[in-house]
Amino acid sequence: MPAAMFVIVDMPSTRTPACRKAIASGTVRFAGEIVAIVLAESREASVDAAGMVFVEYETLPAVTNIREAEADTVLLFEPAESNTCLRIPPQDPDDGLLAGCEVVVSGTNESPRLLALPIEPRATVAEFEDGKLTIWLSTQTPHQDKAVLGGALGLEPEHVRVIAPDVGGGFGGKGLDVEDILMGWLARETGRAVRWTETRSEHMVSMHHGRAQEIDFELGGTRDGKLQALRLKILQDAGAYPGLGAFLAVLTQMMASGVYDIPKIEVDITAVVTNTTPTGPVRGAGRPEASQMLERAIDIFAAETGLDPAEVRRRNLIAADAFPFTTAVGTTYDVGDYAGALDRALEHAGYDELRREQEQRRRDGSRLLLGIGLSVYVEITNGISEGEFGAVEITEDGGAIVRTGSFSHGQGHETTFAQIVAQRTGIEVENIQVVAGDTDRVPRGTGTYGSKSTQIGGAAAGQASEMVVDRAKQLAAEQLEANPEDMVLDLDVGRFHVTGAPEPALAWADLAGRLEADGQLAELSLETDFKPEQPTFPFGAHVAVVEVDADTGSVRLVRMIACDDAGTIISPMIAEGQVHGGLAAGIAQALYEEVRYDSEGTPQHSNLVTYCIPSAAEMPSFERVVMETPTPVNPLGAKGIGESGTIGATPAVHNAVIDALSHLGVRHVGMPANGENIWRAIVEAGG
Ligand code: MCN
Repeated sequence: MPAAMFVIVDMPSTRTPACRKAIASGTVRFAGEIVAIVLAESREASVDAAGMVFVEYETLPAVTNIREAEADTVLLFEPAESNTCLRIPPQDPDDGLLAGCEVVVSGTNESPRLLALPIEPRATVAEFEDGKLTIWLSTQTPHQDKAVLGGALGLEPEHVRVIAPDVGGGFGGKGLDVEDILMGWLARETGRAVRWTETRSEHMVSMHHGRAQEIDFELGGTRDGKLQALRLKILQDAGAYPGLGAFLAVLTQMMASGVYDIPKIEVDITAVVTNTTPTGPVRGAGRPEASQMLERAIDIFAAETGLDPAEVRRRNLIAADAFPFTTAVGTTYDVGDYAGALDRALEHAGYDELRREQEQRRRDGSRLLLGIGLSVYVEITNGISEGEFGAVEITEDGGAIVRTGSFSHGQGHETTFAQIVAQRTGIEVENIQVVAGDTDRVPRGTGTYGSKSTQIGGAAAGQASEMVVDRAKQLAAEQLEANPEDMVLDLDVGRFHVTGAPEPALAWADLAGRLEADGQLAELSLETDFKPEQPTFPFGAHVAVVEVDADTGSVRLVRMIACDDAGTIISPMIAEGQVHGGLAAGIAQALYEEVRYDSEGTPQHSNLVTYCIPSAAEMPSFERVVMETPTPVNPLGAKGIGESGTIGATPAVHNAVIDALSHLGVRHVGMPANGENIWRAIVEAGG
């Protein structure tokens, strides 16, 4: 058995690695940890057999709250003498950071722990034949998984094949996990094919959770609304075994300045372990937390200075002619027009009219309160400037096969990557097949996360298409006995001919047929890797309008206006779908979703009755405002759009709820801003 795995973050005091054993031994640290494996011939038999496993537990003290964990009263790893697993204090702490500010506001933004919750939970099949492991995974990252599996099981790369078939959603949560490594190990140990499918409840406690972050903030500026300094203390819950979750706060730090020009920013990061499911990336991963905190802080600052929240934002936005712009935390943004996005969103919303209606309702003593919330956001995609593999192969019938190291699990690369190739070759989209997710059919790749696929995988596919077209022009020239320099490709119909003479011409199918006959077709199969210099920074502005019942606290999202700029858009329809999904996820965090534990570490959320995800019925019809500012970072001009909706929507909706209640003296409502939390806030404010 792989003895220990996922040695991820060293605990600081004693450098004791916080290893997670594949199967818990000695101590179980969270509900959802594997304690035994049952193998059976059928699902029914395995369920019966699992019911016969009895474990005697001696109850240990537990800690589920980040602040209590930071106090180290209860320790998860005794030898480490601390629960702190990652600590990044400010480099140059300045006690006087906010000293010169006329107005300083402070608060805490809690970004509740939530689930990625793909509708398809995880399922794995593994078989080991002739020394080679073939494993079917519900994952976002087949090639990375292959490398980790090989390492964990001591197998050479050529002895591992990962196949990711159609995957029913990932939302940041799916990648190789302990269960998958065990499947590979079991297939080898037993010499039999093995299969595992988790139940919904197992999924909800064992696949990593997201967010789980609190930020104490202090924001200072002048009385006329100019921001001058921001101090943050970020506390990140890493869950029971520190992994990627511990590092989410680093992404939050990178985006701490948001769309604003704030001259001084100081960030202090602490990540702690708690007796909860380990955390990791969930759609947005670290960036929503930054925009949630900033957009709340700006609204509080606006209330304190008596300025309109839109006006405070406008006075501090980084100017469109200031790019590339490096923020006070050292992040360099590629290009943006933040004021343009805000103006468009406000105009579409009819902001002034909404404010008048709000005033009118308040004057009339209406119990149905209107709230208007804004957010202007920027986020980072392809955050560590990764590259991606792309290949294009012309087939005998004149169609094309595109191979990509990106892996679509709902994002529609089958459409958009085919479009990218079609635009450059003139081959019809229907005749282009996108191949991904099989490590034996695609030689390398990084997978899909951080909304990076289009800007790197798409760019690589585009580059490979252009290489194939260049080679095809030479070969077509040979066939037509023409000068290669004179050869053109008519992209409207996919035919090669000499400039100014449409006949004689060769369509892709003609050329491919002739080359096949000559044994030359392989020359139209070319591959490349595209690696950009830096990440890209999509941005936008959202306006949310809510109605809150002042008597019951119930809230209804009435309108959601979203202006999201992801550079050049490849497929408007797919991009729209991505924004819709992202908005729903962001709205869900603001109003509905929350993972809860009791103080002993018992999950209170392990089915869809106790964990609320909204459906289309709870959503208004989204109002999109289109905006495209191409990035110079890649030849497509594209930034990522897969997470934008999630990042912008949460603070806009959260702000709208608090805005509806502000005249009652309510200054804060914890997320999720559901009926219960709103009603409590109204009562506490004496309303
Ligand atoms: N697109 C476009 N023009 C652009 C940018 C993107 O037409 N300028 C298109 C793309 O070509 C692609 C889609 O929009 O078809 C998303 O592309 P991109 O923004 O590059 O993001 P990725 O493909 O890398 O997807 C990742 C992102 C993340 S990180 C999560 S989490 C997420 C998401 O996408 N999980 C999803 N969207 C999801 N959608 C579904 N249905 N299921 C998930 O699990």
